Amino acid sequence: MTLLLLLLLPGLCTAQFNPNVACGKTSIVHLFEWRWEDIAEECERYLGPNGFGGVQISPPNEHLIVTNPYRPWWERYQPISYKICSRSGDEEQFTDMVTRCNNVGVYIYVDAVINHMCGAGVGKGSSSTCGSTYDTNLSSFPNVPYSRLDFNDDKCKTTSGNIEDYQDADQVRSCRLVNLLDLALEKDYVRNKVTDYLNKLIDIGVAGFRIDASKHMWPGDMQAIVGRLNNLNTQWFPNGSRPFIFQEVIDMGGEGISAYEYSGIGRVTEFKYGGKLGTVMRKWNGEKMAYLKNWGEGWGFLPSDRALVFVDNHDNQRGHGAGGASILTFFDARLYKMAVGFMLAHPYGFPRVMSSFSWPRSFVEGKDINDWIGPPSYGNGSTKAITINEDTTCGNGWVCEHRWRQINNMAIFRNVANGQALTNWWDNAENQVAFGRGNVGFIVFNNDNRDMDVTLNTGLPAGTYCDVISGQKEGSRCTGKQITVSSAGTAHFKIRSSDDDPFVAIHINAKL
Ligand code: AAO
Repeated sequence: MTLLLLLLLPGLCTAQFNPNVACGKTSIVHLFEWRWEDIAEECERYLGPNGFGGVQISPPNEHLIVTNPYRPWWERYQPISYKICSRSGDEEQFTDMVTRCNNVGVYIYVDAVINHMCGAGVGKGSSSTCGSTYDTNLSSFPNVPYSRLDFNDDKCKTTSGNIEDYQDADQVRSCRLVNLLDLALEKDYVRNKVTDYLNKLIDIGVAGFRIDASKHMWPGDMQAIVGRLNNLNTQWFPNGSRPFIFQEVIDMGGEGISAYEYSGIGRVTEFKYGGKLGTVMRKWNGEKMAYLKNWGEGWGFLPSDRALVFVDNHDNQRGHGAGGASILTFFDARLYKMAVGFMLAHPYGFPRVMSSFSWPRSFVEGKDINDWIGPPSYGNGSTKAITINEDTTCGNGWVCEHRWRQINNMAIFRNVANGQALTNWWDNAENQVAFGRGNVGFIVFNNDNRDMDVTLNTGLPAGTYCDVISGQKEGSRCTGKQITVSSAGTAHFKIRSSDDDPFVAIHINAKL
């Protein structure tokens, strides 16, 4: 009987699938390329007070410095050692960030690059964030240390030594991803080095990991590594808490490797989500918002409790990775806000909000030739601080999507709606849709090229609500639109197709 009860209580046995966010929090934000000092400040001054549960940070370990002549963002995906010393800061700054963020209930999720070291063609030198040496001719990384024996080269069967065919699962795991020296993770020695690194981060207080390039590691190796991880630091987390694991596996279908090979180990990044949502919002391929009625598993996505979802990520916002041209980003602000709003309102998956730096996009034959540009930085390559403008937006080239009113307010909407089922779906068979979350929240979209004027059943208690898209509740008034819900639970929604943001969202915490 007890066993049966335990099996029936999902929260108790979700282990590494559980995001570990503090009670009532329901999303994390990727502060791509931010410095640790800035993240610590942002946790205290913004993320904690505004309902965000955590931060995915850029890789904290020592990495290659690439100068040709400016430093690309992607240098951080070329590890040189597991010293905590990166473009974002040193170990002291890292520890300070984790402590300060944890103390305000905003947890840190580390982007863990453990599939490989730096590119095979890099050569010999010490152009790295802490000056550690390397010699790729000998596959030598003395500060780990790793040597030739710790890499997969003898197992790879392609002539180039690189992954050439994504249909062949063996080469995807045994050959080099874009020429990056591929670690032999079946070796106990390598597993120990990797888990020592991750466990050090856990002991400092991080809550989990995005595992970079998981598809390029054998599920058995991943399982072994995850199994060796420590429980989370009990200064902040309940006894026995397991690190949250979300694996970067790109599975758009039709390749030799399926996301389901990894969904038993931890959550998996659901790349179909942003690709499809972008296609729907752009109305490409005959897609319409009405079709979102069965969004989630109904669209062939992973089970909700195994999916990490996002509209865009640091790769596909600039044409790397997968997703293609449909991916919405801050460059397409109007549609982007609607897509992120939809994601945060909808119960499927655990969401990650993207927070970017800007760059001068420049397309040549469909490819952005500036896709490599690194974070806002000074002449010496050091990253610029985040500055905060008077209107609470960010300066110095940082976009801070998470501070956009519409996006932050929807992160709060999701917290309010936590655990509530999707209810009262309505659509006009085209691109006007609406749905509720239990009797606590309701959202309405007009992505048609005509105005919308409807009365809908919201399921909410009668009263006057502030729309949290055009404004919000401040004291006893609304700074934007006001919506009146009748005693029958219905409300009138008028959304012009020319509105700045053609959607409206209300919830019980924004009721006058
Ligand atoms: C840099 C240079 C390289 C150089 C290398 C070594 O750019 O020219 O050879 O250094 O010197 C990042 C950058 C890379 C950079 C690397 C290291 O993106 O440009 O290389 O740092 O500095 C694959 C992986 C996936 C990976 C993604 C970018 O599966 O894991 O490529 N993402 C992560 C990180 C990423 C990072 C790394 C991994 C490496 O998020 O930032 O790279 O640490 C198919 C496959 C995907 C595959 C893509 C792209 O996707 O399915 O698995 O992703 O191809 O190769 C449709 C299909 C879709 C397909 C897609 C593209 O959408 O549906 O399945 O088309 O063809």
